[in-house]
Amino acid sequence: MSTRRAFLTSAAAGAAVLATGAPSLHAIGSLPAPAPGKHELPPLPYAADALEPFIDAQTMQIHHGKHHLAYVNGLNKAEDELAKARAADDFALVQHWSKQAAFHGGGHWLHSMFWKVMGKPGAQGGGEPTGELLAAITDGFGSFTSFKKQFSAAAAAVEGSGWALLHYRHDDGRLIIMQAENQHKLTSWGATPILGIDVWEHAYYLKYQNKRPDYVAAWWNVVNWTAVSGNLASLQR
Ligand code: MN3
Repeated sequence: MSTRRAFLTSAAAGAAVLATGAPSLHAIGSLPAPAPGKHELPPLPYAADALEPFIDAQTMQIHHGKHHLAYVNGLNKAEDELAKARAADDFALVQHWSKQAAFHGGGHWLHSMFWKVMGKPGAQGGGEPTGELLAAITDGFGSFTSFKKQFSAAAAAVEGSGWALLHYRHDDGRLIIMQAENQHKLTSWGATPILGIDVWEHAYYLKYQNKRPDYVAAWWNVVNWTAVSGNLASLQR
């Protein structure tokens, strides 16, 4: 057990973590905190062709400029409409727009993380994790090789559109793999994603067509482990 884990297993530390709560998008996504309805599309942290040959430039341009933008716009609309529905005491509409906010907000949060946990292969992307992150992965999954196998299997097996996500669980400081359907279903309370792969068809279909496992295998070449380590460290504080 790591020092961190031992620390987190004490009741006092657990209470402190609960009091702090999960970080906002801005902790992991490093975005300025917007007012409701004022979310903005964050720029890609690299050129659209930076992840070639594993993820092609056209896929990146459409994925970021069209799909992610649609989630940002959808979240803004949902928040604006929610405010109106609450003011009108229209609970049916509150419920409708709450679901829209969850879907589009999930999309905005996950894509903002997704761009940041990737990088140019051979430079920021690829290789293996080190330090605390490697220790936590080894602790949770036996080895990095075993983790990759299990994460890849989770990504390949997502039913329909969704994500495979590596979460940090605040209560015990462990790393766990979970799937998300769409952007917001099949989650667990008290855990925050630090790494994820988008397996919606829009993320890979232009280059890989129906061969999702090939896309997942290629994606490891662009994972930015330094960024993932930073995400973990931001949650362990
Ligand atoms: Mn996507």
